[in-house]
Amino acid sequence: MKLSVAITLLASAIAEAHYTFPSIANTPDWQYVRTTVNYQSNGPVTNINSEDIRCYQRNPGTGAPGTYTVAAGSSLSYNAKASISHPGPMAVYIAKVPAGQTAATWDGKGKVWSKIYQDKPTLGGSMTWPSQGARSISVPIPRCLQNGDYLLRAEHIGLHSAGSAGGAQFYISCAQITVTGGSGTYSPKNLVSFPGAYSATDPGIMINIYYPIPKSYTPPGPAVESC
Ligand SMILES: [Cu+2]
Repeated sequence: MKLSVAITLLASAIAEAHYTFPSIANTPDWQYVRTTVNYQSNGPVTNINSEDIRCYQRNPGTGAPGTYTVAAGSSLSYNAKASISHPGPMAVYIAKVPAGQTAATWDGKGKVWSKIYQDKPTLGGSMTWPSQGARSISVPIPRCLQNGDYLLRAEHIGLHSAGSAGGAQFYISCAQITVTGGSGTYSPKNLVSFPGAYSATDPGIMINIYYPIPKSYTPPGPAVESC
């Protein structure tokens, strides 16, 4: 095969390999997850300073049709379509809906997001990423949460072309959940906003993962909260 043909095939394979996060648990796409801009194109957010970095919503101000009830202390699957095909870290953030609003109406603005899930690559030799190729990730819902409505924000960062600022690809969506059975002591140490939590030159965002192969990796954003 000629190199030019191989490069063309590779480029198209990468383009088709984009993805979305359209559902949680065993529920229909976009029923409990707000429809994203990329629901058809599957394309990523690349501007960290845009409002899209929060929930990537197709229709800001319009919630998903439903809000899903989940027990604190259980695990909730957050599903990718078709699969998380790019290398990079997976994170999940949660934000408590303020009084007077619901998960269906709230926009998630402000320093309200805490990190409840983060994976990291295996190092030594090439970097390998636990979520790469996965169709679903299992998110532990903290047992100490207060009961009530939340937005749950899934984020995968494709780092395959992240060697320069703006090269990282953010795949994002927000699910609407109601938490029940929580012990109520959740007190996050770090709350961040989107946009605001990240900068394009964060070491976990602007990084060449191929050469030289990094010996360490620092995910962007705060540490995972614990109960
Ligand atoms: Cu892609």
